[in-house]
Amino acid sequence: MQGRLVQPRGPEYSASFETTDGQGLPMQLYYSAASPFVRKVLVTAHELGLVDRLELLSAAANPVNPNLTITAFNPLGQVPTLITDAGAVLCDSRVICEYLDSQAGGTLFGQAEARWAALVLQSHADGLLDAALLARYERITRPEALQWDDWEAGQMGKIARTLDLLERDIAVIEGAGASAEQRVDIGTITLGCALGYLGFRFPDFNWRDTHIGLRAWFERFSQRPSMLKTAPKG
Ligand SMILES: N[C@@H](CCC(=O)N[C@@H](CS)C(=O)NCC(=O)O)C(=O)O
Repeated sequence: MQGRLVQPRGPEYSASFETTDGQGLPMQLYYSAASPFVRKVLVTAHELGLVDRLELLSAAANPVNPNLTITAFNPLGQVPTLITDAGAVLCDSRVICEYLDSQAGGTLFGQAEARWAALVLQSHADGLLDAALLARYERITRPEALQWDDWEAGQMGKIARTLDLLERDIAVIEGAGASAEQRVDIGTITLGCALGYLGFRFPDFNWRDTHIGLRAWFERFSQRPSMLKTAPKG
């Protein structure tokens, strides 16, 4: 993962969506190396050639003990949170990725039909990730005596049904076809990060043998430099 660790900009910094177009301060990203939503932003930045304009500020987000450094900017206390070069605060990977795309001339959100295909795939993969994080928090954050197996099973069911749907859609996800260049947009980037997260945090959840189209797609997509440089850690 690239990026320098620097002094965080204060929340009093004047907010504006005007940009200095890379001539002024860098953008600052509150990040965690294990977060799939942060990875989505970093893969997007790599694909757009913007990663050198990002400074990474390490911040451990926790739903029970909010990180006050993050809540100074983002009331949800979540990563990713981006402070633009002009001091505007952007929360949520969807908004941050679209902002980065706009900074780079807009190639990852598509036009017309392709835009809807990208957004729909993004929402499925984000939904899968939301369920995966809820299942994980149930195990690592909630006291053992209060943990509820049905809750975890409910979240894992959402993941399994989403994977089934995506397996049926594999031809659309592949885009032009397995022999051509793979489809790279906000949908496929989010899917790559979601499948990467399953392998990282749920190694015993075997989706690969039952979703062979997705497995083949992921094995190829994972070889992109943007994916190799952002492999999760932690
Ligand atoms: N919808 C948000 C979700 C971000 C999110 O859930 N981030 C996790 C880390 S992967 C987090 O900050 N969790 C702490 C919390 O929810 O309080 C996005 O797309 O950025």
